[in-house]
Amino acid sequence: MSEELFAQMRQAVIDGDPAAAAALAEQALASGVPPLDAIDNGFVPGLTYVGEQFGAGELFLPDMMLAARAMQKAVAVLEPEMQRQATERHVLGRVVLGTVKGDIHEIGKNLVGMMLATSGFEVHDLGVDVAPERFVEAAREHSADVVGVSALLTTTMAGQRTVIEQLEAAGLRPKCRVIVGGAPASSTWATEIGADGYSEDAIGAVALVRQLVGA
Ligand code: B1M
Repeated sequence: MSEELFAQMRQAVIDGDPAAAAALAEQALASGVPPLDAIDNGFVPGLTYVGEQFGAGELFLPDMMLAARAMQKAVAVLEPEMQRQATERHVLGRVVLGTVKGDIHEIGKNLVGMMLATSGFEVHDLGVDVAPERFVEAAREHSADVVGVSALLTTTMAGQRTVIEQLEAAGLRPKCRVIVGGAPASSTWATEIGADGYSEDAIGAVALVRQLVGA
């Protein structure tokens, strides 16, 4: 049953059909499929496929935009249930999160933010195309324990290093840990730029942030 539903979810994203994606998300909730399973096993594979086809020149930017829109519609349906299922209520730590300057990919970053928030962290999401100075300002303003920097493009990932350099220059580095993520990042990259950690997905990001703040 779930496998069939997951296949339909994948197809709805490939078709760039927000109405179908939202209806399938509703169906998943009604059948008791955990929201994160629906995202990871249903909708994300659709987006991965579209990304591969785009990379191979078989699909084009509008296809990617439509697929992203369908995915976002599904996540919007699933998000309230993810929040409802959150068990911990006290604040485990403060996280400032954003996608680097020049990069507008937000779906993965939003999932990381959502998972952290539902796990008990206070999340300040700065959005996409965030200048390094803005990360620094927000880290100071919110006394961040952790700054999370997402990048999806090989051409923008250097921005993760810039954020770390600017946090250092502002004297905030001793107080706040930095984690990086997004498709082109890796633990080797994290080490190279002096980040405190890397996670390949949203669940891993929660475990990493917990570990870094000792929660
Ligand atoms: Co773009 N895009 N895109 N895109 N896009 C990729 C990333 C690409 C790999 C596609 C491809 O060519 N195969 C490619 C990058 C190639 C490269 O750099 N090596 C690419 C390109 C080239 C581009 C443009 C340059 C295309 C163009 O204009 N010619 C352009 C750039 C725009 C810009 O940012 N300046 C562009 C635009 C777009 C859209 C706007 C159409 C859309 C984004 C819409 C949106 O976000 N609102 C889009 C999409 C949807 C994709 C793909 C298909 C899917 C990305 C996604 O949302 N994945 C992507 C191909 C792919 O990844 N397969 C592609 C689902 C999401 C759940 O996964 O984001 O990886 P992900 O997040 C994961 C983990 O990475 C991790 O956890 C998340 C959840 O598990 N994670 C973190 C992410 N951030 C983290 C932070 C953390 C920890 C973990 O801590 C801080």
